[in-house]
Amino acid sequence: MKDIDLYFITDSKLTRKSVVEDAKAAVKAGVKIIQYREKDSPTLEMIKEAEQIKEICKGKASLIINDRIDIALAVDADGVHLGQDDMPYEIARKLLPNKIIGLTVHNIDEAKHAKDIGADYLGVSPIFATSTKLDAGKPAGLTLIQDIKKAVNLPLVGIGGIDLNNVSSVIKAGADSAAVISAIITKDNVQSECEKFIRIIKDTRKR
Ligand code: TZP
Ligand code: MG
Repeated sequence: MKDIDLYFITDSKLTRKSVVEDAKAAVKAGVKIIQYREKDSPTLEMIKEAEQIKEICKGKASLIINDRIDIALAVDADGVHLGQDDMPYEIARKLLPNKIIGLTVHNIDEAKHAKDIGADYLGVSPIFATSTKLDAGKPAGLTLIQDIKKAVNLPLVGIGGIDLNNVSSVIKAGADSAAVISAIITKDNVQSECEKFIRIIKDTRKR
C-alpha cells in the first residue's frame, strides 16, 4: 500500500465507456491501485472483466476485487476489499492467506478491530455525501480520518463524495489515499481526471 495516491474504483453503471476502458485510462494516468467493484453482473462476465483489468494492471498497478473472494481467486487478483457485512475477515484470510485484504470502517471501534484482526488497509467511509452507494450511511467528515489516524497505524483510504475540490482536505486530514468513483468516471476523459487527482494528492503531501 506504499506510494498509492489515487485508489481508483470501477463502476459499470456510472461509466461513460466501459470498466475496462476506464481501467486502461487510469493505469495510463499512473494509478497504482484499481478496485474492480461490480454488484450485478453474471459471475462469468465479472471474471472476464477482472481478467482483462488484471492484464491492464500487470506490473503497473494492484488489482483489488470488491466483495467477491471467488472472483479474486479466479483471476488471482492482488487482494479483496470487504465491507462490514461481507465475508468475515477471518474466513477471507484463510482463503486468501497471502493477498491484500482491505476493510471498510465507519468509526474508531471498527478501525481498531480491523487492525487487531489483521487488515492490510482501511477504507474510511463515507467521508462526504455520495449518491454512488445509497446505503453508505451518514457522512462522517474529515474528523473520522483524523481520529482513526491517531488510533490505528494502518494505511487509510478515504472514500465517499471525494472530488477535485475536497481531495486535498482528505489527505491533509491524514488519509494515505483517496478512493474515487463518480468524480472520475462520469467525466469524458478518465485519464486526465485521474492525473488531476494524482497531482493534487502529491502536491498536498509535499506541503
Ligand atoms: N463505499 C463507501 S462510499 C462509496 C463506496 C463504494 C462510493 C464512493 O463513490 P463516489 O462516487 O466517489 O462518492
Ligand atoms: Mg462490500
